[in-house]
Amino acid sequence: GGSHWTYEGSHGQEHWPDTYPDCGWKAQSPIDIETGAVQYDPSLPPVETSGYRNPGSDDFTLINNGHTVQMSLPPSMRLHGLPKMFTAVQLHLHWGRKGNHEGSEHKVDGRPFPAELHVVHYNSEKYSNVSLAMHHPDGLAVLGVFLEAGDAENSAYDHILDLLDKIQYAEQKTTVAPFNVRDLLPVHLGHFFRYNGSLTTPPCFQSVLWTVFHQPVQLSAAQLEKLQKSVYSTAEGEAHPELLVDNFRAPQSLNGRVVLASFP
Ligand code: SG7
Ligand code: ZN
Repeated sequence: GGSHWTYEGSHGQEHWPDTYPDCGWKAQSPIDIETGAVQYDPSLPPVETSGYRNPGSDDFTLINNGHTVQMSLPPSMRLHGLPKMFTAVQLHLHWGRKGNHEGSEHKVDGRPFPAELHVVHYNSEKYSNVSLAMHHPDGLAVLGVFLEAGDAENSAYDHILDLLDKIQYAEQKTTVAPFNVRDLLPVHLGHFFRYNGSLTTPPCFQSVLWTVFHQPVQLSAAQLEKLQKSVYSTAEGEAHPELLVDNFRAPQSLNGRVVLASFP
């Protein structure tokens, strides 16, 4: 028990296995995707989303949980093209502290991106909720999207970024009017990497079928900066406020796992 883990320091990632043994297991995430070593699999079905474009009329909840900013998603949002049907639960972000360098969890040929979006889904054909599903190897499917700096502002991301000032401190929440969540993803969903891994945070359960899209999504430099400078990992009123930054885990060993690619 306890959720007193951090990315750096005395409860930092090298100590996670002391409290959360799965974090020391052999099929962990994230990974560095070595494009020279991936295996092209022409039989991988394309990933398709449903319900993303028009996700109902109920507001989403956006929360600063001290580790990330996370937005709830309705069960009408689903993923297809995987071995089972998966239902969306939430999305959240990982980012760095400055500029356009590190911040993503996955890397490609050793190269990090400044941020990464994760959309978490659970296997709703087999399990009745995400808390149950995350204990099983076929329980979760997460979409990973690399974010990089571009010239233009990405208005889809403003639905989230514009609200960060309302959840500056840990445990604060606000509501988000429903918007087209498909617009947060790359235009091309057909090119992706696929592998079996884990939650990238404690308890690090090895329950995630990962889909990491090849095509990054662009945000303006100002939008990335907004992400890097708006939220704190500490609660309101704490004597030493700490910016919530660098919330990414180091790449984990493949230990013989093969990463598939949907494209040659
Ligand atoms: C973030 O990443 C949160 C967690 C999430 C974890 O810290 O979004 O979600 C909650 C509900 O706290 O854990 C089970 C789960 O979704 C790990 O998710 S990730 O592997 O996609 N990064
Ligand atoms: Zn994540």
